[in-house]
Amino acid sequence: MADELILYTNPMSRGRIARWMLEEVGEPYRAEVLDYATSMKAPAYLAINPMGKVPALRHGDVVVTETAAICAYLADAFPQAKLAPPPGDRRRGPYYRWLFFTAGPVEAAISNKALGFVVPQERERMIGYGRIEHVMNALETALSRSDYLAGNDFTAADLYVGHALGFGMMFGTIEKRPAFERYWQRVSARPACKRAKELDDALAPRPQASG
Ligand SMILES: N[C@@H](CCC(=O)N[C@@H](CS)C(=O)NCC(=O)O)C(=O)O
Repeated sequence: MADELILYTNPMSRGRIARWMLEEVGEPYRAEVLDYATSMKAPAYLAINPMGKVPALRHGDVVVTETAAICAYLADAFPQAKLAPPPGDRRRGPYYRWLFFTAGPVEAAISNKALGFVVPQERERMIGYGRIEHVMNALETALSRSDYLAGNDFTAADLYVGHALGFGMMFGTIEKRPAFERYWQRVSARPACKRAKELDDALAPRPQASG
């Protein structure tokens, strides 16, 4: 019997990215929805992710945390889904490059922006992303060259980068640039992205009616 896939998630979290990836992979999985204040900090879940954060993925006896790592792991564990260039393929270079660039510099730059933290110019050298404009320019240059980041086909890197751009633009932490908008439209039109969104939206708390 195949090892069970379990996604530990919350519909209002980066778990949405991991769910999209699972929908792309197309293998059966079970989602365990955790509550921020209670089950996410309970000993049973801390034994899976001591950070008390979601998402986490269990695949048989393997646990993976960190959204980008979950995407990369699933792409390799299920190569038939063709969501990564095969190991040894040169396209693996840009594939890793943009996955790590987004999990590191992009994530740090937009988190700091959301918190209103501006890196003093004389300290940019010691900050991995330097300046947010440089991060965005690098992404824009890459996305202006081709439809996808690692060759001619969609990969897990596009899923992860696309989601960061789409949500960043929605929440105002990433400026809307035409190349970003075109790219997000392209990747979010994928049926797996729509399915994942529907599943998570159905689990998300509904706004309370007032009056
Ligand atoms: N670096 C982690 C970040 C995970 C993370 O911060 N998740 C948030 C939700 S998007 C969380 O679980 N927060 C709960 C908490 O910190 O209490 C990743 O990329 O997966």
